[in-house]
Amino acid sequence: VERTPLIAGNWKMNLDHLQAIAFVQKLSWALKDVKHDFGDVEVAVFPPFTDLRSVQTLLAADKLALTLGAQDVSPQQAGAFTGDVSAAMLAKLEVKYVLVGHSERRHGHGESNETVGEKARAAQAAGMVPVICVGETSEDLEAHGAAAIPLAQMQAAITQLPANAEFVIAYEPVWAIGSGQAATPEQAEEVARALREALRDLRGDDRAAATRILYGGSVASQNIAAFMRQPNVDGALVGGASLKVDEFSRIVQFK
Ligand code: G2H
Repeated sequence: VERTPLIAGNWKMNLDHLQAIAFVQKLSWALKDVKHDFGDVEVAVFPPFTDLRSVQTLLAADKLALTLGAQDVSPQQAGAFTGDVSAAMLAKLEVKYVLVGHSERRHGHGESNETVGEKARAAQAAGMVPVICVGETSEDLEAHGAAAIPLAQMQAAITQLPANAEFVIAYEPVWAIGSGQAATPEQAEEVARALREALRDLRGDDRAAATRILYGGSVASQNIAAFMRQPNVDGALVGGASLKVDEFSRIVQFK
């Protein structure tokens, strides 16, 4: 099965809507020049909520080949949930992907596996594709090895999704996030392979073969190619390096 690589830029809490417009214009311009090199790569940006409408309008008006993602979603449909944003609201902005379970949500906001699964289900039910983030802390790594916690987190989330649902898995070892110390390509491959094997049991061969598994954690232009050469790594979730046009375009080209 051919899996279209996905390079996803997670802006986190950076760039207001005016900065976002300028950034996306520059990025599209930079990527236009290298189009034939990255024709089969899907590039997505995940701006803060306040930027989504501006970026959506820009992408639609200029027919830019970037996809839109959101960084979080409420598990609830609507109602008295102050500060939350619903899946229906995101879907209406032509958001295609929704991050759920990023470690900064799990650890900074106490999100449980159950909540992460509910968020994935809310996104999926509204027609979007959840990008389910999983990853072990350095304590987990010492106590259980690399794969155990990511496997448990993935299983807990996808059991809340319908049998035929599409989703993306982002493997982000917590110790590699924003630290400048990425996992080695071999470490990433080992966990990605274990995740795909588990998906075979959980969802069958076809879904396992079609599901994109991303690596995230200090991805940069110097290390992206080595990750992309791993047979079970189908792309990257990029944080800090996604905020620089030149660096992010080099990551998108990755060859
Ligand atoms: C991990 C990653 C993107 P960074 O959080 O989600 O961030 O590339 O800055 O480590």
